[in-house]
Amino acid sequence: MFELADRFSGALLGTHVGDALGMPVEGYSPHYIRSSFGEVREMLEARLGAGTYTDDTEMMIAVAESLVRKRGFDGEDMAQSFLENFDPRRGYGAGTVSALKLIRSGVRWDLAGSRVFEGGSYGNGSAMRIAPVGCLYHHDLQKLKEVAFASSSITHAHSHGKEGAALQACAVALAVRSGPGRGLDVKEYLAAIKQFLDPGSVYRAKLQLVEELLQGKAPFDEVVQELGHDSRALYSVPTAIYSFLRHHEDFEEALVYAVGLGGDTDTIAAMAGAIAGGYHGKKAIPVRWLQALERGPKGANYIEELALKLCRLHREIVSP
Ligand code: RVK
Ligand code: MG
Ligand code: MG
Repeated sequence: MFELADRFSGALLGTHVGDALGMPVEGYSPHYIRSSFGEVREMLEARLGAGTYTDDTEMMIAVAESLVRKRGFDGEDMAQSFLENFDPRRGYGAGTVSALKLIRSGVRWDLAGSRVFEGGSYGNGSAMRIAPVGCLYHHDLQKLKEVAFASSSITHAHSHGKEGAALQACAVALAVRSGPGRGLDVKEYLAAIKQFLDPGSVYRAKLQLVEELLQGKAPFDEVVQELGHDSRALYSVPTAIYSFLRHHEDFEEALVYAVGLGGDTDTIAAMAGAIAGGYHGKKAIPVRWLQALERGPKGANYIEELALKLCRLHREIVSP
């Protein structure tokens, strides 16, 4: 498979792999996970079966479908795509459910998100689904930011939600651009992310912490204490970036590490999986994990087809 297509597949399948690996231990502390399961290195049994995905992947699929269908961002279409794919058994966040209900009842796609919570949601729900945007616009970070903000605002209109989605998209984009061939310069990668963030962004301080924590190979507790591991974007997107950077040589280790941090494990591992998958490509995802993924109509094969379509679209955008 061509290198770029393999990375797009890696980012989208990486979302599914991380989501499925993390979901069975969602909400547990790092200590409880270690004492009850040891390291989570295999797809554990889950409510919908081992290897199944949750809202993270379902919404990522919806984003990719809409981008491919409309050859770029179309807010109305993406909102409809969320509604068409919505399956409550996948376990959605409360704010996202409220925003989608408003849209279903006729509220415009660009108004519903700001009617959720006070000033919109700052949950990680718009960052967890953003991998297709990170892939499609990896060559143009300004466009990437614009589309990440707009796609986030459908359900997550708070600035922390929108910035978190843009940051995660940027992390995926830089990973797709880098690739393991040349080796990753962590300092350069973090500098590029900081340059991408708006000057007043609250994420700047978190990225500084990521850099500091990487130097000392901090223990689990310290990482959780400093970066967080819950479902707010500010307390999970930097955690996912840290998980990738701490184990950037190895896709499997990055995801096992992300799950081991506990808390919002499906989402932090889904985001780490998108970045690590974009960097290493599908070829680096352990075969036993790929074989355990969903095989239904919107399972792993379908996700890979979407990645290939997205890659074709990317090439057409770059050289019309
Ligand atoms: C079930 C106060 C706010 C807030 C605001 C808090 C799935 C709330 C996925 C809220 C992910 C939570 C996760 C998540 C994705 C957000 N004021 N509190 N303005 N904005 N919160 O509900 O799609 O697992 O506690 O918008 O972002 O696997 O419940 O959902 O882990 O953040 O849900 O934000 O969640 P939501 P989401
Ligand atoms: Mg989930
Ligand atoms: Mg989650």
